[in-house]
Amino acid sequence: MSGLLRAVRACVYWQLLNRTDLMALERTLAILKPDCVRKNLIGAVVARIEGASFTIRGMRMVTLAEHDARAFYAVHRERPFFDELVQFMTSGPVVALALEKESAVRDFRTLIGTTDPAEADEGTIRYDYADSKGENIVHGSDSVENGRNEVAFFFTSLDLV
Ligand code: RTP
Ligand code: MG
Repeated sequence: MSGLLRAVRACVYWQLLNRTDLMALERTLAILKPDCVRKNLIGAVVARIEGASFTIRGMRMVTLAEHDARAFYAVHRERPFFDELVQFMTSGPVVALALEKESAVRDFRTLIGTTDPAEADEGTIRYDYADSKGENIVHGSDSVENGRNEVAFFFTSLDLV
């Protein structure tokens, strides 16, 4: 292969390596919790999500049955707040969103703030809208693997665009 061809090939590889649209996109699950829906904050929170450059790949409103909520938060089943959490999450409809972005899991956790709104950074969704550690407006997946599993909990591949 001629030197020129090798140079062109190296240049093409270099450009492919640097294409941001080829960088790994992640998916994460957001749930607008029953307090968010009750307070008519769906639009406000979705606007914050879109404003932070997340792409919405799926969106549905559901009322969780008790066994759904227990399964979704099964990792917390031994925790003292588990029954209260299940009761809250089944207390009214929620909106589940499959969100896509580079570093979606980390960036969405940053956007929502800490579990307890009293400790959340100013400008985060929980700081602005949440009343308490229990009723904190929004859920976000806490790892890439959980993001994948939690999106699959609410959406089949046909539901996602
Ligand atoms: P989430 O899973 O809903 O995004 O919340 P998180 O990661 O920030 O917090 P996590 O530790 O996973 O707790 C799940 C949800 O349980 C309720 N909780 N209540 N009363 C309490 O001490 C307490 N601790 C947690 C909250 O609704 C929390 O979001
Ligand atoms: Mg969590």
